[in-house]
Amino acid sequence: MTLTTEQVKQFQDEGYLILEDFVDDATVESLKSECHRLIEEMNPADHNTVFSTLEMKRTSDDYFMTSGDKIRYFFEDGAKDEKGNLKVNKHLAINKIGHALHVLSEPFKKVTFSPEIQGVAKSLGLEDPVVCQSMYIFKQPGIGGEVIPHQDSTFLYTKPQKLVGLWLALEDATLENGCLWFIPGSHKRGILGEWRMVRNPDKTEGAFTNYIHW
Ligand SMILES: O=C(O)CCC(=O)C(=O)O
Repeated sequence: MTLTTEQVKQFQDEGYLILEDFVDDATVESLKSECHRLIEEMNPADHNTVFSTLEMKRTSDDYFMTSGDKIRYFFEDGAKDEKGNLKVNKHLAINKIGHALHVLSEPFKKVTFSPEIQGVAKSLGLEDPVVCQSMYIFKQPGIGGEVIPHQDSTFLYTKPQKLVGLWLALEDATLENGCLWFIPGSHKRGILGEWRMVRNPDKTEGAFTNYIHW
């Protein structure tokens, strides 16, 4: 897969590019069934973290912060009762699985390092790209917290900023079912919010120890 000059220009100007039918049906099915298998084998009692972009504390706990080289499970806000028991089927309670699927799961590894993705990276002029994390995100019906506007580069911060995100829509993403929203061109405006995440294992900076004020 090689991008056209127009596609590269659109990505540079607007900060996004949509590639229809980027992966074939068999690949989509392999990712979905791998995810189903992972959840089948997962015991919810072993994974007690809720993912939330609203409450910083929740994403600053150890389960989240040490998930970079593991496959871990994050539940939707409201999926468990006060005793920690699931209120819905576990397949409908998960917000995301992350963050090393591309290393530890064969179907995810295969698609992540596929010729198609390598071709896109080359076309965009990425030199020596590194895949630092991967996740499977769900948009569950009738449950879950709001994902507030944010920039992923405030969580995966580099100097200079050069994070590129790649989203594979495994189902049609629509206005009704929780599609990704973005502001075209916002990638040229730097960090827009007032906070970014830093690793702070000493916990010296107050309650939300993994965040710093800008
Ligand atoms: O759940 C979402 O829709 C987005 C989450 C996200 O941006 C992230 O985890 O990096």
